[in-house]
Formats: sequence, C-alpha cells, structure tokens
Amino acid sequence: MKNFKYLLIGTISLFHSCTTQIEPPAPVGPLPSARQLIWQEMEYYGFLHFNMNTFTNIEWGEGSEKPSQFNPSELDAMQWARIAKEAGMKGLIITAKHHDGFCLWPSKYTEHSVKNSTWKNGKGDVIKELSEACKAYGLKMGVYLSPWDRNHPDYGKPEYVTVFHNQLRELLTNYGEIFEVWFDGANGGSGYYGGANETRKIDNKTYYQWDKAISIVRELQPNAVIFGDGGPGVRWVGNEEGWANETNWSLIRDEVHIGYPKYKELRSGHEDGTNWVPAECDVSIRPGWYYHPYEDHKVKSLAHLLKIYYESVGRNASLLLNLPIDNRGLVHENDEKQLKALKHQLEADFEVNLAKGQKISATDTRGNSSNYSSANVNDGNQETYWATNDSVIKASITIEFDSPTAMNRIILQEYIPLGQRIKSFTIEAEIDGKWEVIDRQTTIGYKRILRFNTVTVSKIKVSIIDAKGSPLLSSIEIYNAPKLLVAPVLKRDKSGMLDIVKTDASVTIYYSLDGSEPGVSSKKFETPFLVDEPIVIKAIAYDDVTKKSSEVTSQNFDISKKEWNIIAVSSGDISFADKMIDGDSNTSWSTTGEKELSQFVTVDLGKDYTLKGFTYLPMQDRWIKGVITNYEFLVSTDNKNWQKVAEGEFGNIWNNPIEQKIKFNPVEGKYFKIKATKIHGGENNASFAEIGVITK
Ligand code: FUL
Repeated sequence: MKNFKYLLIGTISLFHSCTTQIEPPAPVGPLPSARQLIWQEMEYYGFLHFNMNTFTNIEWGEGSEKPSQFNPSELDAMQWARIAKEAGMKGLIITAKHHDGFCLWPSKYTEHSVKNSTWKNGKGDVIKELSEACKAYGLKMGVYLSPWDRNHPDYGKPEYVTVFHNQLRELLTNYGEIFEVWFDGANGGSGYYGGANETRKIDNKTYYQWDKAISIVRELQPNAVIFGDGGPGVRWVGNEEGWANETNWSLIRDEVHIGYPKYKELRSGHEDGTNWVPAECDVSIRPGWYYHPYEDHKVKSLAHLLKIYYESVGRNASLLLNLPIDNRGLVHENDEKQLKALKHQLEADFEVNLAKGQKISATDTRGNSSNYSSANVNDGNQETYWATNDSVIKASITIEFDSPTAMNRIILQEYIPLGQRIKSFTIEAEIDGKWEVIDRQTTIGYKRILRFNTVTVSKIKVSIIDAKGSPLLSSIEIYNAPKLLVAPVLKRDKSGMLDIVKTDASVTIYYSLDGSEPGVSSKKFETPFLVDEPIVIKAIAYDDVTKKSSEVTSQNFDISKKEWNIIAVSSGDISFADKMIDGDSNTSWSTTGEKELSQFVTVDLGKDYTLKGFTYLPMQDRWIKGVITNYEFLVSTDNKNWQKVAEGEFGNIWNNPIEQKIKFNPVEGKYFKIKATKIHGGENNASFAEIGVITK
C-alpha cells in the first residue's frame, strides 16, 4: 500500500512537471568554467616533489648544482602511479622544474636538465615516464613549472621569459593531456644565475608576461586549469598546511595576483569576489616538500592526514597531497603505508550513506516541480538538485529515518554550475523527540563535510538561513564514522621526563626503547620516565575491546636539556629564554634588539659533548615572526675561543617552518652559539621555539 502511495505521488508530480515547464533558477555569478567543474570533481590528487633537491637533500637548490648529481638508482614512475591510484588519488602533479632550474625533461632551452645527467646516460625523461604511468593507471597528469630559475644566466632579463614560455610549450606539447599547470608564487632573489651569484629582483606581476603564458596553456591544453596565488583557474589556499577556513568562497576579487601580500585572505576567498577561483590545499605528507632521509619517521600520522582531508575536501577545497620521491626514485614505504591507512579510514568513515532511501521533505520547492524536489539531494546524481522559488531564501530540508539512527558526519553539496550561494545554515537533529541545533555554519560550495559527536536521531533538518539567491543543494549524505585509534604523542620536558599522551582515556599505551615495533608484549606505559641519552622511542595505543592498535609513534630524542643554561643573548629578556629549551614547541622566545644587531643566543651544555649537528625550530604560532633564514653555528669548550662549525640558509623555512637539522663534522664543545645572519622579511629579531644539538 505504502509503495503504491509513493508511486501515485510520483506519477502526479511527473504529470505536473510535464505539463508546467518551470524555468531553472537564474545563475548567481561568478560561475565556474567547464574545465573548473571537471577539476572540482577530482577532489584529491597527488603532488610529486622530485628533482635536484632530492639528491642534495635540501629544500631550495641555489642553481649551481651539477646535472650529474641527479642520479636515481631505481626510478619507477609506475610505482608512483600505482600507489597514487591505490590511495584514491585522481591525478599527479610533478615538479618538472623547481627554483634551482633543473629540468626533469630534456629541454632544448637549457643544459641544466636530465639530458646532461648520468641517469640513463642522459637519455632519460622523467616527465615521459610519468605520463606513461598515469595513462596506465588512469590518472590525470599535471606539471609544476617554477617561474623562478636560480640557474639560468638570463633570469631577470627578457630573454629568460622567452625560455620560460618555450619550456612551458615543451611540457604542454609532448606529454599528452595535462589537467593542471602549477605556477609557484616564490619568486626572485639570490641564486647562481650562470655563475653570477647575485640577487635578482623581478616584478612578479609583469616580468613573466602572464597573459602570454596563459594563452600558451589555452592554446595547447584547453582543458587544463592554471594554479597560481590568484589563479586564474585554481588558487593557493594561503598556507602549506592543508586547510581552508570553514568559510570558504570559490571566489576572489580581481586584485589577487601572484605574490599577493594579503595571502591569508585566500583561506576564505572573497564573498564579493569577481572571479570563480576555487582553493587548492597543497601540503606534504612529511614536514618537507622534498625527500630527506631524516624525515622517514616524520610522515604525518593518520589522525593528522584525516584532519587535513576534512579541512580541505571537507571545506570546499581540493587536496593536493605531496609525496616526496626518495633518492632511489620511489615513493618511500612509510609514505605508502600512511596513504593506505588514510584510504582505509576514509572508506570506513563513508561506508554507508544513511540518508539513502529515507523520507525527505522540504519547506519549499521551486514551482512545486519534481525537477527541483528535495528527493534530488538523495538520488546519487550531482546533476539534479533541490531548488526553492526565487523569492525564498530561508528554507529547510528534513530527512526522516525509519528508526533512530546514530550519525556523526554530514556531507552537503551545492549545485555550483549556477554559482556558490549559501552564506549560512544550521543542522538540527530530533533526538528523543526534541529538536537540537547540532551545528551552525557559513558556506557550503562544491562540498562541505561536517564532523560532530555521535548523536542518535530520528530526523535531521538542514536549514538555509542566508544565501545570495535561492539555495540549490545537489546532495546530502549522512554517515556514522567509526572511532579512530590515534597514535600517542611523545613529549619530553627540560628535566628529561618523557610523557606519552593518549587522546582516548580507554586505550592502553605500549612502547619500546630498542627500535623494535611495539605490541602487547612490550612495556606498558604507566607514568612519565627519565630519558637522558640519545634514544628512539616507539609507542602505540591499543584498544583492549576490539584488539586493534593505532599506528606507531616514533621519535628520536638526543641528550636531555636538564643541565643546559642560556648564558648570553644578544638582546631580550634572558630570564624567559628557557622557553627555547623547555621541550615544548608551542612556547617560544624572541630577541628584542635594535636594528642591524646580529642576534644570537649562547648555551652552556653543562659538560663536554661531541657535537655533530644542531636543530632549530622557529616560533610555531599561527602568525609567526622572527624566522631565521640564514645562520652561523659556533662551538666552544671554554666560552672564550669560538669555532664556526656551520653556516648557511634554512631553505623554504618561511613557507614551511619546521625543525631544521644541520649536520657538521664532529667537534668537542661545552658551549654553542646560534647566530642569525638573516631574518625573514628583514626583521631585526629572531624567534626560537626550540633549539637542540645532535650528538649521535
Ligand atoms: C613553495 C615552494 O617554494 C616550495 O619549495 C614547494 O615547491 C611548494 C609547493 O611551493 O612555494
């Protein structure tokens, strides 16, 4: 009987929609282009940082490297593509040329390329191998081409711009279909420049003749989107951490250009934007973009990767997750493992769409037409959508469950071909017969995923509170994601006491001190203990009920800082200087000096050690300052006679302010001094979240 009733209603509305032609809603511009719509559906794809820096073990090469240094022993692009495909990625973008100017393809326009390397006797072409691998695995391919070239002698002159355009042509002509062209915003500065070794400044708005570069892309790859700080196809999200703001418009104003100084606005876009330029979140699976063996244990945890997914794809942006290809020419096994863990968790989180087959109703439907009915949000078809009448902005859609249902995730999608409209909305749930607001949010866009604590509901209501025009929703999905077993966090304070922090009180922690993988037969963590000497600690969280364990946390600790004293600083309040040796990366200390004073700190280690390197972690606050970009490191046995043991640049530290590890030849010392010879942005003062030494 019930089915019949629905059949009857269906027939009536079908009849109704056949007899009255209801016009679709008028678009609310700016609107996405066809290529942007195709790109938007990719959602999750990979970045491959692989180039000269892989072999020099730095983030930014100077451009003076020798082509012979590029020599992967087992390069296998099929392995990259297989791993990306298995991870659920839809494409791969490779650093065809990074700032150091080395080309992964045999470019006719420079000698600084694979053609002069020892790899495959100069006959290799990494871009070709990747294009074949992408084809074999059904992935799309994109290219990163750095406008800045620290190798080219003509960089800064018009001649180089022709080279840049010609190289773009090569990449877009010889390797099949390209889905995205990535232009980096880091531009101009010091470099080798054919031996000139100088600083060259360019105007990044005009120097590269962007109009010409864009027309080359349009001519050769009409379906490719162009990434840049301000697009024109896809915009940078204003950080390299993998998150967009909760409020995220796919729109920006005309004023945004490459090197846009107010880049933090890109995290939200502009509500009054004049162009459709959705955000892409680029983030590395490790701290650095390039492969560094010392980061093998720093691959992001599952909890972290999941957070990135929810704060990028779940906030109306795409996720461009970087895999640093190692110096063998392979995706490292640790990275592959984490990619699989993420895939597995996402499958579990979105396993059963609980909204499917449930009753749906709306407070308003455009022209009462079935073409725009609320059932469209639940038909698995992105082309159909629920729409209200033109004058109706405030409207609700309710899903009624057959029986009380536990849930903790909702996915909402706007029908973006007609513009991004929704400005604010709420989610209400009927729990034990009472309505409760469980979330209040702003934008939706192409996709918004909400996470909340598990609630058991009989109804869910999505209410649009404000929008630029009548709201259009193409999809609502509801899920109940399983509990996540999060790897524990290791923390050591200045006194050397190590704590293993768990995020769920009901789990047990097991750990090892000998480098072995911890399991139920390893030591059980009860209370903090002393860790004084260099050691590797590995720990897991274990669920006694399901017998499942988290991934392993692994961390190297060097000597503890309990005997350390900060005995001199160039400026600033020395009584708080212990913050840089307290083991807590969230606290920091800064100098407060006058102009032109080279800032430094001097540390007494308490006794003699053989020092093999040092570490520097800049301030980790949300808005950082005082980041040292160039350093000198000095060692002394008596605090009188000092020996300079290292000096150089912390490459890319401003974009990626992670712990810097600098190694040098072993030297005896009881004192060390870190000097800032250059601070980002020409600031006077240096910040330090944590400093340390390497003795092992
Ligand atoms: C930045 C570059 O400077 C980094 O090295 C990296 O390539 C990242 C994706 O973009 O601007």
